[in-house]
Amino acid sequence: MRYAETGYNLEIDLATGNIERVETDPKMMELHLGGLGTAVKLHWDRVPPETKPFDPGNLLIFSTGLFNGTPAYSANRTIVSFISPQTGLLAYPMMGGFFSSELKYAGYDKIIFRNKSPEWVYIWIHNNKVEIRDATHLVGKGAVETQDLIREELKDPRAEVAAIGLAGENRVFVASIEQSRSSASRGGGGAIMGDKKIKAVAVRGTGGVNLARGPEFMAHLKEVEAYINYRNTNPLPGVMTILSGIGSPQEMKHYDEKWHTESFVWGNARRRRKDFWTKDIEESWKKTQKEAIKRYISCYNCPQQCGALIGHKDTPGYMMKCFSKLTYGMAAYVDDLEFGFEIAQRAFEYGVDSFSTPQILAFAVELYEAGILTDKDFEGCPSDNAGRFFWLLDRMVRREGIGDVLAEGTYWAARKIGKGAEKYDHNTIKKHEQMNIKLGMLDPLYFLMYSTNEKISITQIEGNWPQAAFPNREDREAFVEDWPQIPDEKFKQYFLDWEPRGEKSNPYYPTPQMCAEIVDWMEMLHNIDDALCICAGMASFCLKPPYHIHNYPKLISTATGMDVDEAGLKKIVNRSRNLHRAYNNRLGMSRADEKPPEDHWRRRYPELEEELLTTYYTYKGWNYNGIPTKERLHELDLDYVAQDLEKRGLYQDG
Ligand code: MTE
Ligand code: MTE
Ligand code: MTE
Ligand code: MG
Ligand code: W
Repeated sequence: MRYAETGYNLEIDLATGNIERVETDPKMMELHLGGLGTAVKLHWDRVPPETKPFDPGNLLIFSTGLFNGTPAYSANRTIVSFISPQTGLLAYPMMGGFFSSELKYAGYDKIIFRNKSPEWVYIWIHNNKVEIRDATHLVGKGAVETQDLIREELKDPRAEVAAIGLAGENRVFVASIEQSRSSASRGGGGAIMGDKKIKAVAVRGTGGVNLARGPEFMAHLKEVEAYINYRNTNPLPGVMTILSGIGSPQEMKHYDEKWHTESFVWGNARRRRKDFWTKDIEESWKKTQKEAIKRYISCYNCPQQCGALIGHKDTPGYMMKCFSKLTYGMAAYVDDLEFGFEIAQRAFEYGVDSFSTPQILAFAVELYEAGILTDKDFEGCPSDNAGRFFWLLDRMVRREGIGDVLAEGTYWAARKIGKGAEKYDHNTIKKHEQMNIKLGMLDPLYFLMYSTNEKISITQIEGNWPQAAFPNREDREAFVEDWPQIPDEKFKQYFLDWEPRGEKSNPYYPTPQMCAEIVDWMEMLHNIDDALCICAGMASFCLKPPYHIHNYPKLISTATGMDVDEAGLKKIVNRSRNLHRAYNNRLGMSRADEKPPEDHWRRRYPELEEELLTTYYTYKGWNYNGIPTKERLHELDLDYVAQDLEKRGLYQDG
């Protein structure tokens, strides 16, 4: 009997229509847990680095994690992985909602798609009945709309559907995959789905998941539940509201946007607007948001209600959470929150990432204002900021006119447009748009997180360590007093000594060594979450989370029956982490790519940045180029990886 995992993957060859239920090797759980961990292993074994994003051999994998379908709170992520059209590296956007529990109840840990379908199809997985169905009638439909159409067609209101819109169909590099209360947004998974001509994947399952030691697992979960209740009634004092509780950022419940709107330059925008948040704006935004939100919603088995159902005026209903509320408006310099709710609805139907997309639109406007794009490119475009954004978005998802080049994201578009356009692609790292928060001075922790993380976005790595030093020592003492989640007591001292100003402040404190340790800790927790498919809002993403390194081993052991302790768990996720890194190295990533955009911080410290990178690489057991050393790979039972890197000549200059 298999515990926590189902022990089966669904393998679908889209070219031949062959569908197989394949038993997996139990050893894989011991080596990589599940979720992202086992997904990376499959990509390593089966997708050689010569593979281009739109080659038939680029696998598209939907992974559940070890805890989906168990009673563990907030185990609701599905990880989608593939070689990204934006970066040429392995991308892994993820979505919450209800998809992964349905998939597990249907009897599968993963769906692995290979090759391309000759015609548009959607997949219907209903326990052991799996069909590839015609989707020609759905072509051109919205990503949200398609979900309802498929549920109607299947006469199953409980089917969970992940779908793409026009953007995915047209292989727009920033196309997302939309699914009920969630979205697998970053990295262009929608484009890969579209390339394979999969309009949607629908799933419904009625089976169950086995637990090795169920009563013990439930007893540990009771403690997690008690903590969730405690934290929900006792928000952390002294930190900004989005960090004081648990769950992903509570943007739908949060009205006061003074800090978000005034503290940073957003995305491709250039100007920081220090006096943005006036009384009038405050009142009008609050009113708009209150009217737009119909009710709050959660993902599967989660008490947090991070999302909201939006019904804004005449726009059809949709779901929103976190920062999509702000990204378009801030990038367009449109002051009216209504614009945010309106354009997001259209963007979600098209199925595009709301971090990258506003940046691309703002980039196009900048190029036009600089005379690099011309009136001819903008023929028919309205002249107001909001109108331009809608117009450009419509062109981009259809790849019409100037939209065709914009569809490839700012990095590739700049290089295709030429005429100095590269200078306006001022916000990318590893060929990938960031939701960028441009700040005054280099932050050493964020420098490392941005630079070295495989997801190329800080959500995947930041979390348990506070974002800024607390001004008062008493507050710091109070904070560390009640901090059982930390993996090592020394972090308390680091935090106590960290000051907003003076000798022990950014950018030289925390020291590079401390930064390496802190970043490694946060990353480790993200890697555990992503293997179990627990929402980071309950673990790696929040300051004092319900799930952490001290209770995860107990939960994993009682769920799976394999006994892991903290050291064992760290080793497993470190193994997957290094395999992931080696995979991206094999795809061409190295030190030179690990550099945040020039103007990300106004004040930069080139020498310190080099030292940070070198210290972190050394700490991780990576060489000067950021490639795991043979010794480190050996320790992690990854000798086969070292041999492969050697054979490919990756150790030649480092
Ligand atoms: N794009 C779409 N279409 N819908 C969304 O809800 N959320 C944004 C961003 N882009 C969002 C989106 C937020 S807040 C985050 S944190 C990232 O997507 C999450 O990226 P992922 O889905 O790739 O993991
Ligand atoms: N959970 C994991 N494991 N990893 C993540 O990066 N991002 C969080 C949250 N949960 C995240 C995560 C953030 S910032 C957001 S906005 C939501 O997931 C996005 O939810 P969605 O992907 O369900 O739309
Ligand atoms: N970092 C700072 N300093 N302030 C913030 O408000 N928001 C977080 C995270 N990092 C936030 C932050 C949230 S909720 C998201 S969704 C991510 O930034 C989005 O950025 P990413 O694309 O780098 O993940
Ligand atoms: Mg997502
Ligand atoms: W978010």
